[in-house]
Amino acid sequence: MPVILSEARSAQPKDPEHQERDTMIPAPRTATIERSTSETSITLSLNLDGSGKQNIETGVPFFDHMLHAISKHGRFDLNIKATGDLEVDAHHTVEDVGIVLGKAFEEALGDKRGITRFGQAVVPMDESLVLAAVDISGRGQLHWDAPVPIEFIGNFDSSLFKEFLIAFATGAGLTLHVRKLAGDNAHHIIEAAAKATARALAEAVALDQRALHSVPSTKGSL
Ligand SMILES: [Mn+2]
Repeated sequence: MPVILSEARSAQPKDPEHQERDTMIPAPRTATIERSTSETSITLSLNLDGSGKQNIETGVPFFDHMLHAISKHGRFDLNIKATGDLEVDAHHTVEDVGIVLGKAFEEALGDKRGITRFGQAVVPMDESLVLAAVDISGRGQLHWDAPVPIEFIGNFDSSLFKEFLIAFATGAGLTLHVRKLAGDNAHHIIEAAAKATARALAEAVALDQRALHSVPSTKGSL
């Protein structure tokens, strides 16, 4: 039976117009990743072309608050269920969510055909003002110049947000600069950094309608 079906299909006359239309339909830019180690267990799904729908639970409320902000302001649909060794501290959970979120971005972007590649945003939150710039370069690195007062925000150590972004940028293979232009309050600085990163990412992953079929690199790949 499969042989007959495939013969029937190949016997159809080719319709170039229809084929052209098929190649114009973009693949869904989504990824689902599960990762378990002795320290954390994470299930994460991402849709780059979402609307900011989210269901996020990491056991670290302030971190959830920042992940909500990234989903909302990047318009990424994001589901995360993470359980980690919070009895030690939040470090492993935050870092591993960063790794998995980064890997999900990389997977969802596929061969990076049609993306804008670069993105930037400057976002205020009260007295704080933070710049983020993204290059989906294939080279994972964070350049962080955003000193934050060391304090606990709930069970979240304020120095952990940088660790999250290192893991994310490395996992995703993108260059991310985060620079504090003003700010005193740790919650405000980190939240402005999260929102700026989200907005910069949204711009960088957005499809460039003028170049949907090309990879935005003179090398031809990213
Ligand atoms: Mn807040």
